[in-house]
Amino acid sequence: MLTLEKKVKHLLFLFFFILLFSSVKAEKKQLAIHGGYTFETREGQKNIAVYLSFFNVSSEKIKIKEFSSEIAEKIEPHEMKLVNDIVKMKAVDELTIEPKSELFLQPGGTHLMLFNIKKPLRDNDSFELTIELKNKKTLKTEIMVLNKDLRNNLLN
Ligand SMILES: [Cu+2]
Repeated sequence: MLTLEKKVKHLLFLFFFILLFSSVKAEKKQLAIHGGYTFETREGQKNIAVYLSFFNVSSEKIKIKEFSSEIAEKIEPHEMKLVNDIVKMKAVDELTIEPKSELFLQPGGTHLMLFNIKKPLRDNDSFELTIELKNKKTLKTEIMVLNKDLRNNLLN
């Protein structure tokens, strides 16, 4: 049996350990990426749009240099622009996430375009997306494939 004094010492040690660990972790993690999704592909569909959210918890701008995935030949960030009353997609050179800000990629707005995907995507599939930042750091996130009926609800 531990005496009360020993228990307190143990708890204090644990407390400082957690404190140290969490501050190291917070320092490292400047960009959080959540909720990546796309929709099931239609017959013969080769290009897909992917949506996800970025949370920049640092006080610096974060620029993304490149996106890649094993399932696609090429990935481009796209934004929607109104040209002569028609909404058109336009490639963006690089995505920037402002300090202490979020960037949401969502239907009808900025998205990632994945070209020449290597296999049809079905409901409940998932795949990995690699995000290379300008500062050379690399992050990975999982993209969920959602039922295509959900898209109809979302866009109509
Ligand atoms: Cu696009």
